[in-house]
Amino acid sequence: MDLCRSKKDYLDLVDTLNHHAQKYYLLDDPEIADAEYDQLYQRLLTTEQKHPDWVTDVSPSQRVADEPLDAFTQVQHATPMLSLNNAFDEAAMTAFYQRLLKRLQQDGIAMDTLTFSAEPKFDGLALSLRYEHGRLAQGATRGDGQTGEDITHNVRTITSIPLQLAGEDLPDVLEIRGEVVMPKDGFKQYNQAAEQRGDKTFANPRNAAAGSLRQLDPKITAQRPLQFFAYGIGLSEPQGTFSSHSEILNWLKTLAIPVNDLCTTLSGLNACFEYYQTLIEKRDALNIDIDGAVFKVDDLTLQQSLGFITKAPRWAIAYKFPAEEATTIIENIDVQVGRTGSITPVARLKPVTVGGVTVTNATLHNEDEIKRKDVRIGDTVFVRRAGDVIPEIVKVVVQKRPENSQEFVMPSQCPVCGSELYKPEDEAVLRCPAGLSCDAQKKHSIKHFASRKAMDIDGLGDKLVDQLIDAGLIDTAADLYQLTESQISGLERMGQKSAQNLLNAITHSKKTTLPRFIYALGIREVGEATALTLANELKTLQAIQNIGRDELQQLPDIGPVVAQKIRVYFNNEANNKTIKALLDNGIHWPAIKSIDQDRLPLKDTIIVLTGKLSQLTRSEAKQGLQNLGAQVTGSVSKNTDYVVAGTDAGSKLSQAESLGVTVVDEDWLLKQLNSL
Ligand code: 9MJ
Repeated sequence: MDLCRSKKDYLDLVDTLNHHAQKYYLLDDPEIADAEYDQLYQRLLTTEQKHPDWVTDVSPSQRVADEPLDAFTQVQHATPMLSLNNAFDEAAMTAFYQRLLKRLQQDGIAMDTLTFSAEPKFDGLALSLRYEHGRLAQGATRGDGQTGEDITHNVRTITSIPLQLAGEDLPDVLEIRGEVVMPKDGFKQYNQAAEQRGDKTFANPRNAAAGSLRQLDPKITAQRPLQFFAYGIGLSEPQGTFSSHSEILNWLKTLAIPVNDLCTTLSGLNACFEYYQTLIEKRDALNIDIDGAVFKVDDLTLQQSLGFITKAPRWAIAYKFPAEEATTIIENIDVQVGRTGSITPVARLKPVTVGGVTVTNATLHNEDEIKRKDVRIGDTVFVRRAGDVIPEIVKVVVQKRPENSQEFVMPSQCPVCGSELYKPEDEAVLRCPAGLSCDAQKKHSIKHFASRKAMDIDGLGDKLVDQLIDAGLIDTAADLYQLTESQISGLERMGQKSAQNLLNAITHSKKTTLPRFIYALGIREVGEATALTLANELKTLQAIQNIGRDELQQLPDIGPVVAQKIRVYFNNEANNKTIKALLDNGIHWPAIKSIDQDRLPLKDTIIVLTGKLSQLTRSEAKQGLQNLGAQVTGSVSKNTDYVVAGTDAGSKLSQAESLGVTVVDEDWLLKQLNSL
């Protein structure tokens, strides 16, 4: 390998590598392939070995120090690291806005609309970065706001934090304030790996971020997936000529400092409420935890006029999302039978409001989980409800355990059909072996069959399926197609008109597609994506029914477990009988045509999907596009050919627009998918 011949060559190589790292980590828009980067990096390492006196601390090889620290040292912040005042409801947010207008008026500034920098409130650990002449000189925690802990050695390992700022005319000293977070996917992976090693897991991404930064050995921090988002500056010498907070954030972006895409500016109180609502809706889909919206008066002159109260600025507020955790009491524990016979213990709770919704049940997952958390009837517990997921018990408040608390014993028989339960060797859950002869599983399977992504029978909700089965009107999904108006209108809360509507929806569902039909069957481990693969690869139901286990494993993304479940399903006589009855009742779909792989219409096209689609699900769209030869990726770069934007598309749409990538809508997508 050729070495750098001069120190100048070496320093240029450091700049080149830093530039590519920034393109990769910050902008998600690499200019060179990973292998090329690795080659340059090797050249750097070899040069550094040969010329240790050339090594600069902004070299990417210098992110992780060799020696752990003995202890953290204290650092004085150049200006205090402030905290934020909170608003927990609309009234408090409105009061904040009115207070601002009134104060400004008292200062002789009459305004009727205020402009804010609107930012997500990151739920991580506050960090101050000090750059001297463009070089990262120090990273420090908030501490008490005046003095924090020096965690420079750990901060240097965070790849999205530049060791050297980009651009010219850099200030002599710049202190940047922001938050370090652990992305949700990295947090999950970390916890899974930690559990396998038998190491301590973290309760949430916030604790994981904090715990990772509070390490004396930077080698540990370097292995943790951390990210930084800046939300302001503490000091710039010389002072910049900025007139607004948003200008500062935009400037930071030009220095290669990460600023979150959801940061924006807006005017007026209503726009604040809209922003807050949009963040709540996006919250679950985001890969980082946020716990509110932050609104900061954008104009720096107005900020100055408003000033501070003790430790928080008067010109900013954190409008927090409704709490996702609350405490309540477990009144009882019983078990539920799932679609595939899984027996899940469920805690019946004293009703409590969590995240704005009344919660009365929480899943306890399985017996091991109850033991691990030592959950007993009568216990006071923390309940967590995040987004649409089923509420969970986080932990027991052991100090509040009453004397008469009761341990829960799992039943040995199915609570619905009475069958003896069993525990498969490689699973943590108990199962009912009765399959579709267990009423609970029967109900689930028909609810699944009728669901939107399956046969999409409008109006056939859970309660109605329960009634139809309890009344003995149906036994399998095929029986739905034999129902009569008088049978349905005789049910609770069903008149003649709603009965007719339901019959129409049932008839309408007869015309379907093969992937939907396969998905609707409810074969274990066969979700939408696998159903699509089976349909597209094998073309006919008959071929899917007859294919052997080994051939199944040759198909994309089908492993031994899925292959086995598919075989078990089609080896079952009752299942085949139901399928035949469904077809005899007129369920049909258009034939799937064979196509020449080399002449696929979207061959070598790179597509990104964003926003909500109305006619099909994300995975249907993805699989459909892949079948046309397209590559569907997660992030927009200048190599992207099309961005398909559904409704409420967010940052990917704006990225596409700024990169000049062609943006198309759902109609375009449907046209492509129907083109074969
Ligand atoms: C967080 N935690 O996301 C501030 N913050 O501004 C944002 N915190 C802040 N801004 C001044 N977005 C003090 C703290």
